[in-house]
Amino acid sequence: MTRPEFVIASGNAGKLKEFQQLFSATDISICPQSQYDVPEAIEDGLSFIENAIIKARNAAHYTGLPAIADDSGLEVEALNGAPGIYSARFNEDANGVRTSDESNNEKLLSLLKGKPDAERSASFVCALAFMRHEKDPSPVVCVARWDGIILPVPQGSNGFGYDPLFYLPEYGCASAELDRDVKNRISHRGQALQLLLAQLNSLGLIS
Ligand code: ITT
Repeated sequence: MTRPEFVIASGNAGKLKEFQQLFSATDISICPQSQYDVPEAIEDGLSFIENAIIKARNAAHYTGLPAIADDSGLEVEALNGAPGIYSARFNEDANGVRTSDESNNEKLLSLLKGKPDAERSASFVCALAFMRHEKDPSPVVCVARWDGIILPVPQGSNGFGYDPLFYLPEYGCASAELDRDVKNRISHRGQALQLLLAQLNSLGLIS
């Protein structure tokens, strides 16, 4: 079997770094969709799975390559699962201008202000969708969750997004304080990718 090449349907630098490292342990070669000038997909799904499929289809359409997309985010129990699929745009302004990770984090902290640990439970969720081609009627989809607690102040400088606020009781630190390889082993993204690779393997799409 020739070395498979997949396009990664993401423009998020933090995710792309993690995928580079995760795939370096495999025989699969990946390239970011920016190498093919893929325009951003319109993420108008109402779930992580729907948005992952939309992004994978878009990248497969513009590149002609099999595509993997990641739609992920943070679900906070006390906020009824928000920011959820809107995690990247949590603090966006009335004009829909995308906001920085820092301002999203500030908004989250202000909504949880004064709440005790027992009311700060949260999970990162990652849905990965693989499409053989743009018209693939059977995308391969895997979802994984990673549980933690939202800190009252940011800690650590590794990672991206909400990592400085995501405390892991069993590690005694925030996700942004973990080494990259540790995060990749235990995170929502790392777990979802292991599930996806196992499925692709069982379908004979990789070996
Ligand atoms: P692409 O769609 O181009 O992949 P995006 O940033 O718009 O990039 P999403 O819509 O999936 O991607 O939003 C994911 C957001 O969830 C991301 O911007 C972070 O705020 C947050 N997030 C997801 N995984 C995370 C992680 O591992 N660590 C910290 N924050 C994470």
